[in-house]
Amino acid sequence: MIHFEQTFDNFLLQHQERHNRTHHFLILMDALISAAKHIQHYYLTGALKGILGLAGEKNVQSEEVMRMDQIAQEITLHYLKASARVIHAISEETKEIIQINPDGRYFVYFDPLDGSSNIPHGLPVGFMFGIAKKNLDGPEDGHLRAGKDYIAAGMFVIPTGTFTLALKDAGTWRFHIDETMTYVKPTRMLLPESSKGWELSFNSANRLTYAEGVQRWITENEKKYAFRYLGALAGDFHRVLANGGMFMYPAIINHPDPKKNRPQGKLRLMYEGAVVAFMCREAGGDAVDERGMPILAIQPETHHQRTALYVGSKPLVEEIGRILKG
Ligand code: FDP
Repeated sequence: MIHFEQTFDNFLLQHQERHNRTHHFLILMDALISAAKHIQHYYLTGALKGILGLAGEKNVQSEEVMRMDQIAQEITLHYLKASARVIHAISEETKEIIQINPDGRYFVYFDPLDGSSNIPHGLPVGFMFGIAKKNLDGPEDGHLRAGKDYIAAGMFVIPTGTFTLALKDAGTWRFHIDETMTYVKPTRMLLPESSKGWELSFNSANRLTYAEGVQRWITENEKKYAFRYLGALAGDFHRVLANGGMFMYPAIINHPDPKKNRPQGKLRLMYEGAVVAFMCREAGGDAVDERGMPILAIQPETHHQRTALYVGSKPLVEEIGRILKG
């Protein structure tokens, strides 16, 4: 007997039907899945083609843009445009808001290839996205949405073939790519309550630059947990979601070279912080910023706004949140 797993399409179709929803979201998700598969293909063969090197350009955060970033951006925009469902998109790779279709229904905030230090090595990177919907009950002003107003958020960990999607009030689900390049086998993700396998993930080289309370918390707690750090948010968060624990990218406020301080944090709110915070909440976890405030409540003022991030198992996030609040 051949064993067949449930496909992502089938899972989502049933979800939409159960909640009496339209097919528009399916079309948008089909676009994102097509983009992810296309990016994955380029990434897998990228080292051979020599496209994982530096392109010599800088992105809006003044970081070197790699050729693969540009390819991923082009692929994603192609599919988002073709879907005709997106009003505007915000991408890590583009300075301005990308106007797509005024008659669309959704706003998409994405980073097509996050974790750029892994690119030259062909190691895991993330394609991360958050989705919000236009106001259907009145005039739409296109304002930037806070994470609590996303309807879905997800990430593909490329090239591992895993895809995690959180649907508002309907849980966080993980899928795996099969031999026909189809995402299959929905598995509900819930952060484990037992702290036995919990992990901490942060760039330990920065620890002396963190706020003193955060440094103290690390010193007092780090021996209780395993430490893991890949340097790509999607990969690191992928582990935390399965094993429990906490990923942190705290504000840098005590750097010996004050020019290197990052009091606003490093990660981007709309397509990194809020995306993982949304997935984490749907899996029973939590996320706060440097003030100990919920990431999902932050109303973005600018579309490339940065944030400090503490995300993971509720007890740990609550504990660090109390310290951050002072
Ligand atoms: P990167 O700068 O390599 O693109 O968004 C940025 C990000 O990667 C995250 O994916 C990752 O978690 C973090 O920055 C890594 O930063 P450090 O190199 O400072 O640890």
